[in-house]
Amino acid sequence: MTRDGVFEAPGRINLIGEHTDYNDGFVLPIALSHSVRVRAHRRDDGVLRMASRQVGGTAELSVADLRPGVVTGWAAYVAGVVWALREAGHPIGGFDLLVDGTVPPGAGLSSSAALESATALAVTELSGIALDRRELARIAQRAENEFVGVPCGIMDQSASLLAWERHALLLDTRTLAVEHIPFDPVAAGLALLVVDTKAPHRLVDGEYAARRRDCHRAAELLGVAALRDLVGEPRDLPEKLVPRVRHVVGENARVLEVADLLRAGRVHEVGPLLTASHESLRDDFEVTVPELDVAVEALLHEGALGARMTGGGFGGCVVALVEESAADACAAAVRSAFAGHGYTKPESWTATAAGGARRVVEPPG
Ligand code: GAF
Repeated sequence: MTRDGVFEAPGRINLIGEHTDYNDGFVLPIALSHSVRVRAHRRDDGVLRMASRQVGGTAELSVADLRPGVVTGWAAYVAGVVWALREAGHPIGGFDLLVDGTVPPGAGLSSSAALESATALAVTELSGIALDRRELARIAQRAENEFVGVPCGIMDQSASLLAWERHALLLDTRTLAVEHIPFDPVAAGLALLVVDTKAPHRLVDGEYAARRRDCHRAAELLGVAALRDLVGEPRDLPEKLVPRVRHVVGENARVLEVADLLRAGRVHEVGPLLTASHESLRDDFEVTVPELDVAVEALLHEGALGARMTGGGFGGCVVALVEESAADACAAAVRSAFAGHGYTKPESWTATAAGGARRVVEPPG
């Protein structure tokens, strides 16, 4: 069994389906060409040594000593995966792991899920343990929930591990059933413009957990296993929970509508559904911040077919579907709107759907 290897896992952009994954609902992300790389070497002494090229610094401890709380910062995402694998009964021993990557941290593009996914693939493959990628996604999510302490759903890890190039990933987060739907806006004369608003995004802040609690409480009061199961209008709910439920029910329906349009090759028509998703996240789920709303407004004003925040919200990125010829003007419109508001200069680029986590074959020598 080989001891050494380089593994790579992508960040993601979610096309639509926000705050649905912890309600057993549907999501439709794509993987990005930005990725995290883990250079791994299996050791025989049970020591886990982690280093990061991006952040600098190393952390070292025995795998036998792994437990939540003993490692913090970026290394917790790595150590957490080894811990979660061992908790699930997989005999992972010591490793040297050197982390590097191009997913900007803190931009809401799932740099943490990419790090977890690359680590999971590296340490299992080099230990000769063959696990289904859905299982790897569950393990990576457990690492983040229980070891790092972030109560995320399973969308980001699934996108990083299961996505295909030039396809969007329709994921049923209840069953983890997936469908890869062709998604190639460039072939349709369109571009998927991503705007990093630079408004810092932090899932560890209490708001994400608060939304999760709202949803679970609403499901409990409505007598359903999860909001995914709700049919029709909610009744007899505390007033504050009604818009939360409306968002989740509407968002699940929008994901399925976008999936239908993509299957039918009608990518030009998904714009209004993206914009409706943003409005719902802004008004009903209340997870946007002014930078996200200003970016979406500027993009739509400049003629984008649709635009929305992507990811958990409270900062991070906006994604817009635009005519390819209008991409530069749309990006410029956001820059100018941000300058007018005195916000930090945003960064924009066009994204294509990349493939999921993989072993990197390096040229010899
Ligand atoms: C974050 C979480 F990590 C995901 O699980 C998901 O809930 C998303 O926010 C909102 O859709 O990215």
